[in-house]
This record gives sequence, C-alpha cells and structure tokens, in this order.
Amino acid sequence: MHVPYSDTVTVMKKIAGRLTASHWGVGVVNVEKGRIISVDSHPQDPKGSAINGNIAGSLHGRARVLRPAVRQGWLENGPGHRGVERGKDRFIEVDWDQALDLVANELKRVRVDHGNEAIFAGSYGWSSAGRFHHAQSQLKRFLNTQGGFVRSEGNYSYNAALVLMPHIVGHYRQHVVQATRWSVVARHTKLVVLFGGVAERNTQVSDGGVSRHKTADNLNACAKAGVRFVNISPLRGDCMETLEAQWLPPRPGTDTAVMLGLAHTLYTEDLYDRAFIKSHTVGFDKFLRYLSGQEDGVAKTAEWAAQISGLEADTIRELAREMASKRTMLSTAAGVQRTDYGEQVLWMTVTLASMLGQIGLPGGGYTIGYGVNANIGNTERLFRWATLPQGKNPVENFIPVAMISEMLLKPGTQYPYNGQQRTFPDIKMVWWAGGNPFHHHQDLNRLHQAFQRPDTIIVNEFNWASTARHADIVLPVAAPQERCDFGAGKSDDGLVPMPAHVQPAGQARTEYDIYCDLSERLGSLAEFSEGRDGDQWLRVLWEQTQQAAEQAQVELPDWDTFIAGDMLQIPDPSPDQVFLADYRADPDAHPLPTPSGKIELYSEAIAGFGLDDCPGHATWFEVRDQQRPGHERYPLFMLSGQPKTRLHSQLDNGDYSKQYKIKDREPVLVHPQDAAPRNLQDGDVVELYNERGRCLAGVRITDDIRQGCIFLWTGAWHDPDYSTASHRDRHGNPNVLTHDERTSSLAQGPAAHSTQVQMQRFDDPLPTVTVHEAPEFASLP
Ligand SMILES: Nc1nc2c(c(=O)[nH]1)N[C@H]1C(S)=C(S)[C@@H](COP(=O)(O)OP(=O)(O)OC[C@H]3O[C@@H](n4cnc5c(=O)[nH]c(N)nc54)[C@H](O)[C@@H]3O)O[C@H]1N2
Ligand SMILES: Nc1nc2c(c(=O)[nH]1)N[C@H]1C(S)=C(S)[C@@H](COP(=O)(O)OP(=O)(O)OC[C@H]3O[C@@H](n4cnc5c(=O)[nH]c(N)nc54)[C@H](O)[C@@H]3O)O[C@H]1N2
Ligand SMILES: [Mo]
Repeated sequence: MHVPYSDTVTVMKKIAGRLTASHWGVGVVNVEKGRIISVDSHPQDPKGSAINGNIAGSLHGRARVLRPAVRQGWLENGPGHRGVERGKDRFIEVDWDQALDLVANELKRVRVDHGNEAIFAGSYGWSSAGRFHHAQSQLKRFLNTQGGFVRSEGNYSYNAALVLMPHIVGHYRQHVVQATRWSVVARHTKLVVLFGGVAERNTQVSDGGVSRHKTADNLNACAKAGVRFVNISPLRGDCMETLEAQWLPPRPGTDTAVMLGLAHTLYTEDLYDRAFIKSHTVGFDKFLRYLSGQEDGVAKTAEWAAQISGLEADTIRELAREMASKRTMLSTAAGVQRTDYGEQVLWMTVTLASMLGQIGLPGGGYTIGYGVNANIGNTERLFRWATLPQGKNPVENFIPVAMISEMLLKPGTQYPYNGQQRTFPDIKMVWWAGGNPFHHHQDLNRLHQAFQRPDTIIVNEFNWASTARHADIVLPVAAPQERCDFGAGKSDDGLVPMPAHVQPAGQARTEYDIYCDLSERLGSLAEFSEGRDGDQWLRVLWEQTQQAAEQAQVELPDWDTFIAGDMLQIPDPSPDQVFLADYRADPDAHPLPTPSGKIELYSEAIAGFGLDDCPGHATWFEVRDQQRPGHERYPLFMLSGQPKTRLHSQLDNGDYSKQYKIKDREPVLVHPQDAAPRNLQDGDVVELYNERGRCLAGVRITDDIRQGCIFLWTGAWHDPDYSTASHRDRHGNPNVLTHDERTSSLAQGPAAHSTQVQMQRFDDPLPTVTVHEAPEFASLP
C-alpha cells in the first residue's frame, strides 16, 4: 500500500496555518491584534469539541502565571522553612535569572546533601498535546541528565486494570489498543451491557489528541443496526439518548455483586459455556465455591445481588438469560474501577464474559474502558510518531502514582504493592510539570498537609491553579498556542500541525528553553540539548516520524510544508479488530501472557500474596465509607466523574467551563427526592461535607441520577477558604471530600468514586471564588 501525500491531505486554504491540537481535538485559531479571540473546531471533525471555547479566555485570563514567582517564606528563609504554610503564603515575582539561579542551586544542594532519591518528579498529569513540548518528557529528560529522580508508576485513569489484568489476561494498555471495534459490534452484536455506560462527554478526549470524533456516529450506527443497549449506571447521561438504552441504576460500587448475581443465574440455569471455561480458562472450580456459597456460606443469587445493588432480582435473572441467548458485549467503564476494591469489578467482568463464552468472537466478550477516550473501539495508529528521548533514569525507586500523600507523610515506611513490600523514599524536592495534583488527588486537605513536608516544591505552570499556589518556585510556561509543535494522539490516526499563533503571555517561556538555561548553569547543556534549539528538535522528530511512515508505506510531506498546511489523515491499520480473536481461535498457538497462558479466574499468584482486600478470585466487598462507624451521617453517595466542559481542571477559567457554573460554583446533580427534604431549589448553592472536608456547589436538580446519589464533576479549581477551620473549598472540587485509601493493596489505584457525603443548603453570604484571579503578590523586602 503506497499512500502518497496528495491522497492523505486536503489543504483547505482557509484554515492552513491556523490549526492547533488539544487532547480534545483539532482547533482552528482566530487571532486579532496578537490575541486569540476564539478557537473553532476543524470543519472535517464530525463532532468537534466545545472545549475549544475555553482556550481564548484562559490563555489571556487573569490567572495566567506571567513572571517567575517565589514563595515569600522560602525566598526569605531558604529551603525547608516551615513558617507560613504552603498554599497560604504569598509570592514575590522575580526575574528569570534569579529564578533559574535559585532552582539550579537548590537542585545541586539536594543532590549533594540527600542524593537523587530525594527528588520526586513523578509529575503525573495530562499536560498538553504536542510531541516535542510534552511537559513530563522535557522535565524527565532534564532530570535524567542530573542523576535522575523518583518516578511514579501507573495512572489515575485505570490503575486497578494496569496492575490486575497482567495477572489474569494480559497487559491492559494492549487491551485498549486491541478493543473490538464499534463497527464490528454494529455488524455482529445484539446486546451491549454497559457497566458505567459509555459517556459521550468523555469521548471528546484522547491522550495526545484526536483528529476526528467518531464515537457518536459509530454508536448511533450500532443502534440503527438494531443493537440493544443496557446502561447499568447511577447516571442516565452515561449513555447517549439516541441509543434508547434501558437504564438500570444500581447503588454505586455494587457492580461486582450484580455480575455475581448474573453469573449465579447462568450457573444454576446451566446457561454457561462449559467448553470455553475448560479450554480457555483456569480456576473456575475455585470461583464456583465462592459463587455457590460453599466458601463463605452465602450463595451469590440474583436475590442477594438485588438486595445489595437495589436492582430487581427478576431484572438480573432476565438479563442473564438474554445475555446467554445472543451475541453480547459486556463493557465496564474505567470509572467503575476507580472505586474501593476496583480490581474486583474487572475480574468479575472477565469471569462473567468467560461464562458467556463469547470472548474472541466478533462483537462478543468484554471490553474494559470503552468511552475512556475518543479512539478506543474507533481507530488506531498505523505507525509510531517520534517522541523526545528522555534518556535513562539512574534512580530505580518509584511509587504507585496515587500514593503521593502517603509518600510525603510517611518517609521510610513500608507499604504493599502488587505482591511486593516497598519502602517510601524521603523526598526533599518535588517538581511538577504538566499535572495538577490539587485537582487530581483524593483528600486534598491531606495533600495540603503532605505538601508542607518537602524542602522545596517547584511547579511549572501557565495558570495559578491550586498546585502552583502550593509551590515555592513557580516557573511560567508557554501555552500550546504560543509555541510550535505537532500533535498526534497515542492511538489516533491524524497528524496535526501546531504553529505558534501568539507570543507567550508575560515572560512565559517554553520548557525546553528553561531547561537549556538551567543546563547551562549546571554544566550539562550539551547533554540536554545535543546542540539543538527547539526548531531543530522539531525537524529531527519530524524526520523520525517520516521514516516510520515510510516503513508503513506512507509518504509524509517535509516539515515546512506540513506545518503550514492542514492535518494529515493516516489509514487505520485494523478497522475490523476483534479483541482476543487469536487466543480464542487457538489458545495453544497464542497463549496469553499470564502464568498459565490462559484466562485466570483464580490466580495462584494473587492468592499467594495473601491480601485481605484482594483474594485469589473475583470477590464482592462493600465500599469503605459504608462500613465506617457513624456512616449514617453521610447518606449520599458522591460520584465525581470527568467534566463535559473541560479536560479535568485545564482551562477551568475559560468561557465554556464558566458558562455551566451556578453562582460561580461547579454544578452538582441532585435527585428531586434528595432535594425536597433539604429544601433545595435548582440554582441554590449547597455545602457538601463529610469528615474529610467541605465544599460549596451549585444545585442542578434532575431525575437522571439515581436517588441517594449526587454527581459533582471534577476539575473546578480548588479554592480553599483558609479562614474556615475545614479549609472549605468555595468552588466545588470533589476531592476535598474523597478518601485517600485507594483500591486495594494490590494495585493502590485511586478510588475517587467511592465517597459518602451529606449536603445542606448554604444560606450564609456567598464567599467569592478567588482562584480564577491571580494571587496577591508581596514585594521584595
Ligand atoms: N474525584 C476524582 N478525581 C479524579 C478523577 C475522578 O474520576 N474523580 N479522575 C482522575 C483521572 S482519570 C485523571 S487522568 C486525573 C487528571 O489529573 P491531571 O492530569 O493532573 O489534570 P489536568 O487538569 O489535566 O492537569 C494538567 C495541568 O497541567 C497544566 N499544563 C498543561 N499543559 C502544560 C504544559 O505544557 N506545561 C506545564 N508545565 N503545564 C501544563 C495545566 O494547566 C493543568 O494544571 O484526575 C484524576 N482525579
Ligand atoms: N470531557 C472530558 N472527557 C474526558 C476527560 C475529561 O476530563 N473531560 N478525562 C479523560 C480521562 S483522563 C479519563 S481516565 C476518561 C475517564 O472515563 P471514565 O472512567 O469512563 O469516566 P468517569 O466519568 O470517571 O466514569 C464514567 C461513569 O461511571 C459511572 N460510575 C461511577 N461509579 C460507578 C459504579 O460504581 N458503578 C457504575 N455502574 N457506574 C459508576 C459514573 O456515573 C460515571 O459517569 O475520560 C476521559 N475523557
Ligand atoms: Mo484519566
């Protein structure tokens, strides 16, 4: 196959030279007098994302970090000063020379006094699109020239899957790539059962970028072909209305029980596939002892599942029979494993699908994470795009990503992870670039305490969100539209030119230039830059991408032509992908990378770890907040999924995000029967609280949510009111309420969705949300 450049690209004159790439899609930038006034979607995107509407307001917003800034207490007293707490202290703006001298000297000091194991630069976060300027790659490349750093492993999205799946099926990142295509589902499947739905709002986004949004069209094609959808989720909106799904809202955190009830029906009515269980799985007999109640005296019947989940026993039984009678795809959203004991729902999905025996058949089996991004089930890349080489990290130590507070609060202590006993390092310096832990981590009041521990915290940012406000040194960085790059999603089929459209705001600089200047001070410029400036690196990365393309028989234009033109579409390598088809066809020729080579419904390895919170087979556990003494005081189950109006916390001060706020607060979805006894009207402001924290939010009343549950979107910039004892967040960030206990001691993944709260109308005078404004600066003494 030879695809010449002229066939893969349509240079549309009107938009040539005006493109930008974001994780939420391609934008066409409109500039007037050196300022971005708006960003439209690409005309060829069937479902362009409105999140583009945040770019102009946020880039030119009042919260931009315009100059390097140093926390007053740190500047006056040096590293490690405890004085005014981080987050509460004021900042002093300094010039670049002073900021870079401070950073270089502090880096030297920490290395000499404590070694590189005292530097944490896990720096989790989504950063921005752009292959070269990717914030974490830049930081890691720089620190690797300085002797390395403690990194983090895994992610907040699907950490339970990343750790569990290799034990029972294989590498989860591969599974995302190999997910059965929706086009195959449209042709073959009769029933799709969605645990946690497939939220269209989430399919706006894909890591690194998405050139065309295909999920909505592909799902609608399934419905048109007669596929029946069942949405098992506390939120009706987790499934597009046009799919006319049957909505079954369970109590959150009970999906494992529902699946056990389904499995019990399949077993007792002899509707399960004995042959597949025998040929393709191990350990069913042990699981069966648990399912039947032989192990613990409790048969996991449909009635048992109904009592736990709040669904009807008959509904569960009928669904099991229907599943066994036709081609069925099970889908479990990533959000459903971002819960207490999130490993179990994954294991039970695999177990249930194994009993149905359709794994590896077109449109049958299971998928974990449909809806986790815009590309899963829709497209894949034909060849690999080049990345900035990060070099080698001489430090071997790492932490599971969601143990950041644990690590900072408990240096030197031991913790379990994936069958190992590990020891936390003693961290003196934290450096964050391209992530916002005061958005993404759980129990932010605990994180605030943890962030008091290190000697020095450096944050590279373009906005004064809460993480920057918890730093000692803040370095202002150029935004994607202020620098030149190319965008290409990790699983996307497009290459997007990203020319610079405006000058960096204030004194902001690219991170590459910042690290070059630091490297010069530290005597390692040649190693870091390899003698290249940013433009030269872009040309090198493009040449490498051209070479990879050539091997796949695709011809890419030269860099200058590309950067001035339209996006390129690369052919999809596997439009008929069926997950685990090879394994199904011949399990001996294509063994799975598990200890047995088969699907492990019972894992000797995991059982051998002897963990109370993750035994050797799928097991039901009640969520933790329900088991705590006095839990009745917090009767509402709070879900906190991804926001429609932005990517996590990014550009929260943009117009589209702000348009949805209620009296400047993040909206919280409330069921009418939860609103009435609390005397709440649509548009009221409420206070949400539990023992971990408090926040305000704006009430949106809807019967699209299960009664007893509320839904508060993630990503409102944390805006703590330090004059209140609880540091009440004025804005509506759910993570002041979530707990920091993680899924289990197997995966140590975040478990944000399992949170109980109480809610009351807020009748006091409304405090102003301040976090969208720049902080008040102190001046140099
Ligand atoms: N309660 C709850 N919490 C959750 C979740 C949940 O479901 N519920 N979901 C979790 C999930 S799945 C995820 S992935 C995380 C996301 O958490 P994050 O990825 O940390 O969230 P973002 O808001 O994308 O943070 C990116 C930050 O990087 C900055 N940034 C962007 N581009 C650049 C750049 O080029 N350079 C630098 N230096 N900075 C840049 C942005 O301004 C922003 O502050 O949140 C997690 N948190
Ligand atoms: N617009 C937009 N899109 C995004 C993102 C964003 O920030 N903005 N973030 C991206 C990222 S990083 C990720 S990881 C993905 C996340 O994609 P998902 O993990 O799929 O998203 P969530 O919104 O966390 O969860 C999906 C739904 O699960 C439901 N749910 C929660 N707990 C339970 C439960 O116990 N049982 C059942 N049955 N359902 C439950 C909730 O109703 C929630 O709406 O989204 C990506 N897409
Ligand atoms: Mo994520």
